[in-house]
Amino acid sequence: MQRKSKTLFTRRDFVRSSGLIAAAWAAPRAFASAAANALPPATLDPSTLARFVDPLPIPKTAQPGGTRPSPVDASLKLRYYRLAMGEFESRVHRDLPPARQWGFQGGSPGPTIETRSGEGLLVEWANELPRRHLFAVDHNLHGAGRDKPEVRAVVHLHGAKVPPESDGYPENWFVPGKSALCYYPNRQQAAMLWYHDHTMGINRLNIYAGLLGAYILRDETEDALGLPRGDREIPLVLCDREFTPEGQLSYEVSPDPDAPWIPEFYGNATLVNGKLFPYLDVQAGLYRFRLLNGSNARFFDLSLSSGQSISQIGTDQGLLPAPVPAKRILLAPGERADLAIDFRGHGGEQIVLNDDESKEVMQFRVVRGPSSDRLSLPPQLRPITGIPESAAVGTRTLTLNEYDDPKGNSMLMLLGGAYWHMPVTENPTLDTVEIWSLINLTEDVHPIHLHLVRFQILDRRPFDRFAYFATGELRYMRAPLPPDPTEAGWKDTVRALPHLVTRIIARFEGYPGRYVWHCHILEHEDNEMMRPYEVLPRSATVGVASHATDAHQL
Ligand SMILES: [Cu+2]
Repeated sequence: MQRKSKTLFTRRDFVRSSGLIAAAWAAPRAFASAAANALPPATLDPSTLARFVDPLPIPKTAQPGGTRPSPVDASLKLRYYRLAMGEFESRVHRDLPPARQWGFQGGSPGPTIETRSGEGLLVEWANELPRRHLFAVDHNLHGAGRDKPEVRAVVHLHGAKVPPESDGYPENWFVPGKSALCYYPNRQQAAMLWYHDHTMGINRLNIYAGLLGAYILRDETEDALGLPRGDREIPLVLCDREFTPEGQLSYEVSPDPDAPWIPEFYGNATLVNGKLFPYLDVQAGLYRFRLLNGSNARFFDLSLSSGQSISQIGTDQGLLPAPVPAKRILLAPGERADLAIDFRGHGGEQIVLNDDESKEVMQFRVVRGPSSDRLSLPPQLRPITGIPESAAVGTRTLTLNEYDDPKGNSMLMLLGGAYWHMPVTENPTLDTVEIWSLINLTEDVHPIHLHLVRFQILDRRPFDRFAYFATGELRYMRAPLPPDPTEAGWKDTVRALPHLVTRIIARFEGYPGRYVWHCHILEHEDNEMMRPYEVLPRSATVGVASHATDAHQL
């Protein structure tokens, strides 16, 4: 047992170590959040556990239960899956008793849904959860009032271009005994998406309980590259967790039992595909790892103990133009990284995947002997054409705000200064291009995710925050910084760094209707850092971007 430690990697360390304008926020607010005042729960110290005694589990591939007519063309039959959310018990470590969790089909991560670009499918998400939550619901949060059932669920497929009625709108939750049928057209490029709960006001608790899984889309362009497949392609779903000394999941609460919400959850244990400190036996060859950060708030900074380079070959929305060699892989909540690791020349070695340089996450055991592996990474992957800024019909200027109580505790976060319930202000027209300029007025990195669309990061630029507060004028301090090469592909989640304006550009293609955009720190998302947005049909062009400033103003 140990008292709660906050010594692990925080988002602020992440900013400092990411090398991006290191001195720009020289006076960080003391992070005396409510979390720091919270009652220290009895917590398992993972350093007391044996390392690398459990093999890495590989989530099963979801199996369809027949076919059903397509909702858009009844003559077309689509694969139909039924995935049930329920409670189950599973050991996260050999030496711990089974932990009560929530998952899909009795697992967390749930089964991996595998499909191909253009091959639509149907999933019936069935809520078979118990009627009491595993964790304390904060009824003060919007949408989680005492008038709402304690256990509710709705599933969103993160990164998918889907009609609005299948997007898992946070208010479209359903209770145990009910289900929702969602249609995923999959008209998009190969990428690893992920499905997870998105319920208004309790999303952080539902995902933390285990309601998430991977969704892998493939296409011919990817096939032609000859990347590692089968047992050489491994999903790694990383989740920041904390356990009681009895091996049960624990989620920290504030000292106020009537308001248990905390501004961010940081645990001390990293689950990889549901296990603590797993190991994976590998050949001395080339592997592909599909990483997902499914944590509530933890940012990962991953590296290999062998010091070898990792090739990042893809990001949230698919392949990069070319492999990017990197010693460190940075991953915010919600982000994915497609990695290639070459174990040739490492026969007989035990290589540890570390977070934050020395925090052990998992181990690769490379078999002895030479490899007959002839696989190699192609020098070019998938060409990406930049969306020119001139294609944008306008720029939306959107602030990221945090509000503290008199003691300096973060109490509320807003996008564009607006609450969830306020009228829609972001209303792009279908098939138009817009630039969204995210002005981060906080001390935190916020991973901002837009539903429906993929986007490109244009740049990040330091600005004078004091001048902005005083006059509302954006006064830039330095030249814009281009995205890191590992981010220079299609994204759906962008790290909006503190005291910077982060600009993204997107074509709002797909479907008209109501979607959301939000911070992917789940505690922020649950406390108002989420807004609805509406894609207007092409005919409804009146008032488009009425909220936007001219594209050339910035
Ligand atoms: Cu946030």
